[in-house]
Amino acid sequence: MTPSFTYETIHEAYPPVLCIESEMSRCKIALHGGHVLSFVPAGSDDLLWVSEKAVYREGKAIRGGIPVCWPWFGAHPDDPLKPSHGIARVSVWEIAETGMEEGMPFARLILESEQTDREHFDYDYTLELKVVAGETLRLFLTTHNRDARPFPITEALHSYFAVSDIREVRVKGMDGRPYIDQLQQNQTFLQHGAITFGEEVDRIYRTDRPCRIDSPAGTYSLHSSGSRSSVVWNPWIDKAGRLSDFGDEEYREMVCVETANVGPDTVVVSPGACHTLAMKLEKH
Ligand code: TA6
Repeated sequence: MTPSFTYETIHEAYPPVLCIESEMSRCKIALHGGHVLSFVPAGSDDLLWVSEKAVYREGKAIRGGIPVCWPWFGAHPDDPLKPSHGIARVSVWEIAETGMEEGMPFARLILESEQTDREHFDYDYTLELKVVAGETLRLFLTTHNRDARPFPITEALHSYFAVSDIREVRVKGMDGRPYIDQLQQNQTFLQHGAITFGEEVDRIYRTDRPCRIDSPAGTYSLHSSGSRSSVVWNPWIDKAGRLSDFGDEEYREMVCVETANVGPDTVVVSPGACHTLAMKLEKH
């Protein structure tokens, strides 16, 4: 089949969703947030999870898929009133290009500083997200510093992966790596063996290694480049219950493993320079 690029409307006051379909996979990307919502390889279920209680409204991040956390991760370092996880995931992006590359369909989305609220991040920049939807899903988040000043960023491709039961998930590849436990006063520990889940987990792993997410739903591999951190999160029962856009039982069916540069892995982008954070997702 010839790959197709079509648009779906969630509701009239909301930016459209780009749908990329080929014999290899189907992928949906919301222009709100430059937000990959779905990636379904041929013959598979969706590898990504989106809450049934997700809210599609201006200024609100979509709960699930792959939110783009940029130019800061988590709470703003100086101003708690600024949006959690930055401005990119709550801004409306533009489609710069769609096409084929090495036989795979891709879309390139951009967010220009001129289109965002300068009070949150007062620099000239272009943020670009390239999504390549073949048998694998590849994302390239490139920061172009168009300012005369260097600027620091923290960032994450905050992927929510669909799993059949979080209690049977094992995340492998972090063995021996240090992690900052955001639930234990940001103390640092060493990972022993696979990561398993029996309570809320919220950890920043210092790693650039590939990892695997094993569950009865199958095995996903996640490779990265330009990344020195990986955030692993499951809200478990209490936190899921406190999130209005998260079903009380939905913690069972998702795990976040986020390709990132966060915490001590801040990136400083020089004037005129670019930095790319990239991930590749594959189901085995
Ligand atoms: O990625 C882990 C984390 O920082 C958690 O602490 C939790 O807050 C999660 O992100 C979701 O954040 P959000 O602002 O989307 O509710």
